[in-house]
Amino acid sequence: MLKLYGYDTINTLKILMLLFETGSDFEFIPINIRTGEQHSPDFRAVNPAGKVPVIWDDGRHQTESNAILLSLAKKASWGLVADPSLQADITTWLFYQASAQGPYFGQIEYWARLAKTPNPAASAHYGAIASRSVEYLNDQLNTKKYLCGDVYTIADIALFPWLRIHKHLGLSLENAENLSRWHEAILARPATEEALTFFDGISS
Ligand SMILES: N[C@@H](CCC(=O)N[C@@H](CS)C(=O)NCC(=O)O)C(=O)O
Repeated sequence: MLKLYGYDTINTLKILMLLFETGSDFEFIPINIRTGEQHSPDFRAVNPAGKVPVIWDDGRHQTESNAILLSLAKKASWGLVADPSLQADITTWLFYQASAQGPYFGQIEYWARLAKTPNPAASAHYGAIASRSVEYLNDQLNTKKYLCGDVYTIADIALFPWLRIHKHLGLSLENAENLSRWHEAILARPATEEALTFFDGISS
């Protein structure tokens, strides 16, 4: 059976959203990144980078949440699109998420919530970048229900978790009507609800 090594984090949430959308069976193996379990020799044997999520599937470990989304989506024939140009859009969004949204939103969280010494310049810098990302996504959704058209895909799953916690990051979706609508539509999905409540019963 597929194993998912993870923790209650943005990147693990992506994988749970897909697994619940596809009704897949899996075994969850908690790796407590707050206590440094990701650096234990046992886990380093699973992922030498010391990061979650990781899956064990088809006899191999796979790392990188967006690569995992792509593999699992292909396997389940879910969350992708047939049209090659739309498929290229999905790939573009996965790269955008991993190279822009993830790192920049992560910096906001660090400076706003985790850093011991506040750094207003860093907070303002990353806050401005994230606000531009919100505007960009809002524009992209002007004529589309989801990022790649009418169909909910792994592109939406990849971008959703950081946007879900926009308030926690001090970001507003008030002037981003399309993005708000997209956010609410994803939040209303039963699989999203299952993924979001998954950790309720798990002690770490
Ligand atoms: N690019 C990686 C990022 C993975 C990542 O940063 N995971 C975080 C939790 S969301 C982690 O394991 N942090 C622990 C650490 O860096 O020590 C992915 O998308 O899977």
